[in-house]
Amino acid sequence: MTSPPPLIPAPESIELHEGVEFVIEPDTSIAVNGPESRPVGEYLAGVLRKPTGYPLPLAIQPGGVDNTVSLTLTRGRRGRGGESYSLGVGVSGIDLAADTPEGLFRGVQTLRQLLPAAIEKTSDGPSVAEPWTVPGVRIEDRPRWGWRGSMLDVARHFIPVAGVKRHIELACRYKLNMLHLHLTDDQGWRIHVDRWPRLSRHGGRLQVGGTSGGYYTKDEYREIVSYAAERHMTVVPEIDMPGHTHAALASYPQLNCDGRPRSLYTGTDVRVSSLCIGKEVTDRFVEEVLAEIAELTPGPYLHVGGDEASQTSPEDYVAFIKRVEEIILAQGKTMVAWEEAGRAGLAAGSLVQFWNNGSGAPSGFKLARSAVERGQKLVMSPSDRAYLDMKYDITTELGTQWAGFVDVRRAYDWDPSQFIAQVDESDIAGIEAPIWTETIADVDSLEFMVWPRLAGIAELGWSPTGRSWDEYRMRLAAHGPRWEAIGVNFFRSPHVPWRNHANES
Ligand code: TNX
Repeated sequence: MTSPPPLIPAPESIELHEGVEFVIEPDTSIAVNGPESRPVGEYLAGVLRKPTGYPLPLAIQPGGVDNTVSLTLTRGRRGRGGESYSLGVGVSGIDLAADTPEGLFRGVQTLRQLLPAAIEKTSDGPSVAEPWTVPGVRIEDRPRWGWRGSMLDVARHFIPVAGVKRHIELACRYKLNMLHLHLTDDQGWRIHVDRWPRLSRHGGRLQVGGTSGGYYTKDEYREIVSYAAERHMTVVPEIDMPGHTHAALASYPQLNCDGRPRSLYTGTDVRVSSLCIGKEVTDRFVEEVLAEIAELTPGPYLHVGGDEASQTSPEDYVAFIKRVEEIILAQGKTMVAWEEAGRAGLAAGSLVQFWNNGSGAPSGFKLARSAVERGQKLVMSPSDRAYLDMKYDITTELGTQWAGFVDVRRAYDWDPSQFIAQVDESDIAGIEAPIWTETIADVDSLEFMVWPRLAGIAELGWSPTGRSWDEYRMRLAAHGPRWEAIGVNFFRSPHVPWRNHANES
């Protein structure tokens, strides 16, 4: 018996049709059933044309034609939710159907993983000679949760646009749909704001260690947003307040309570700063900054941080977070904040991001439970499971270990809905893996910490429960050759029986 294809995330259901396969040939074509599904068809053609060297013409025509990969948008008729899809592979063609373009896009990523790893070869040069075989399957699939996120800290070390795009393209292969950008922190302000131009021009100059930093212009930020949107990923911008604001305080002396200038900070301590709560200019600052960020951001969410604000008094903190929530709601957005913000008693629809279950901090659990009681849903990012800046083990040079080591198994082998007492499935909006970049200065280092752990987090957010680490690690092993084909510097964990091109099945 052949084993099921090593898909990550595992689909809700898969039927294998032994002895059946479809082979993409020089004269295969791609069909979409209307203009709305066309962009997904084009994306698929973009994935397939280079490595195969085939023309793969794209046409608007009904599905079911021989030797065709058909993408059919069913506009809600299937009624299984926006991201659901079904994928059938038979000898004469491939049929992918979904209610929305988003569902089609998720299905395209499944199809991509059903092809040989060489499909990932994007380097220029001759196309690859492979039989482009897709096994006969019938897949029905949909996600467990609607929020499956990756967070990049572009503040401690700046990540230029190209690096962010590369990350998006890798993450969307695992059906992640949220890109949380931690845009501001003590060490840098990374997004331009017209009414407060020194934030980026001065506050973005440096980064951890004192090397030169950077920031996104508004056009660059829009470019990230639309690149993500083409991959059905929503950008969630974070402006961290009232702590983690030293870069802003250093850019505008009037934001400090004493009105005095500060120099830029390039160390790695946390809890070093606070906006001056109650000062008129602070309120104007927050309102104007959030208005510009909201205006730039088509997605529904604005993340306002709220973590580790120990330089702010508890009363000031509560008043400040309430005020920020008011501003966000007035802009028609949904507020997301780190768990500490739960202290302020947020509005029912706001989201709380759970993180702090590391080193002797039980309060995170309490805050999460009380948030849920008030009607907020949780984004689950427990630091000892989902923080990708934690070292894998004692040999990992990059990263930190304040929440312990997080090896590939530890990042995978847990259930978000079993994690906090009295918090279950429906209290959870989803899962997210942050990577903080105090020790991570370039894309190679970033990828070493992110992959393969992010694939496991993606599976926890998408797939139904009930699989084991032993089964997962065998599937994961098959993704090594894919990352190799793209040149991803992933961590070759000794606990995973990695395959290479020679023994790829
Ligand atoms: C805690 S998690 C932080 C970050 C640090 C990170 C390092 C959170 C909301 N705040 O400021 O970068 O630990 O792991």
